[in-house]
Amino acid sequence: MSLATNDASARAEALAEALVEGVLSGDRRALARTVTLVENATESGREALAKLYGHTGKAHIVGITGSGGAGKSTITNGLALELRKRGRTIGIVAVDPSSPFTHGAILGDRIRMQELTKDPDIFIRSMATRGELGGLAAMTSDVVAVLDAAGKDVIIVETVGAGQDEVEIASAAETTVVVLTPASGDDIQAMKAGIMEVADILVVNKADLPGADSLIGLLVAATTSASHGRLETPVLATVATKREGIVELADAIEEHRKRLVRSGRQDQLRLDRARRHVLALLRQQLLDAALRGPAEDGSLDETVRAVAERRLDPYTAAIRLSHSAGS
Ligand SMILES: Nc1nc2c(ncn2[C@@H]2O[C@H](COP(=O)(O)OP(=O)(O)OP(=O)(O)O)[C@@H](O)[C@H]2O)c(=O)[nH]1
Ligand SMILES: [Mg+2]
Repeated sequence: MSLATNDASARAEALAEALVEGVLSGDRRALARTVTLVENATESGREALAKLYGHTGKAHIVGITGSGGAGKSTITNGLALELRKRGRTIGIVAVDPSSPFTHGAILGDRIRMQELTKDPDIFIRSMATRGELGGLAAMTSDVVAVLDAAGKDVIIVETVGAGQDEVEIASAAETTVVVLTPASGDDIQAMKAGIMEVADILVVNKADLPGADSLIGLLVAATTSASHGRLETPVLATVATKREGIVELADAIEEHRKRLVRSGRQDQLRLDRARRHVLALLRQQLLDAALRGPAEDGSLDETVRAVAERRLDPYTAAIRLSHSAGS
């Protein structure tokens, strides 16, 4: 390692140490800066995260997911205010995988959650995707870990949509709230995307609009038949814009965690999550290591072409590439 590299990692280490101290002592600026460094996948961010990890595991991580415009941010806003009344400190991470380039959603979040930003015990960060999709779930977990270490009691993760990536993000939460709305075809979408399976609490928001009752009926029927061997899934109605149903939602969220602890499932879920996290990182590292050589010397393109032209079968191709990684 060259002197310059040594210098750079010494600086990264020193910065990480100072930030970790700040985060653990409740310094908001240190927290904001650490979150940014983690989001940008910097060396200091990784160092800080490694040092902070031992301090995580206390926060209640709540995922709020559902289609665009369902009212997730309005619910998050109301929920944060309600939980603050109960004395909880809050972290909010709003993730928007669908808009890598626009900041429209983030701006919207800012406006919707404006009244929260004055409270020093609420920390809000909005983020859009930068890298490829797989990275977003990992990045979200990392940011959540920093907020957890900072001592936030409840961390709300808002994700838009109902695709695989969002399901992955949602499943990193301890309590997952799925938000649906009447008369938008949401119900069928949700069942198709498998989002129902990750829902711990179902919320029918915009209950002031027609069709709410029939959607609630449908969901109650669906969850009753699907809840064999699981904790039953509550179905709640909210009108987030009027703060209706938010107290009940806060109750249901806190009750869900209590039930997890009581039933002993919390430990199992933690193990599952840790396993998924480690395996996801391992997969990424192995793939990066395997592809580094072949991507640079052109043998990856050549192998792919050979498969496309049927000169080579894909199994042999993958085995050859993985062997060349070790050499
Ligand atoms: N009628 C009605 N409108 C609502 C309700 N809740 C939210 N809205 C409106 O729905 C729109 C979207 O609300 P958001 O809270 O931004 O929804 P979101 O799910 O966070 O949206 P994205 O983050 O863009 O996916 C806003 O115009 C809200 O005012 C409700 O209970 N009833
Ligand atoms: Mg939103």
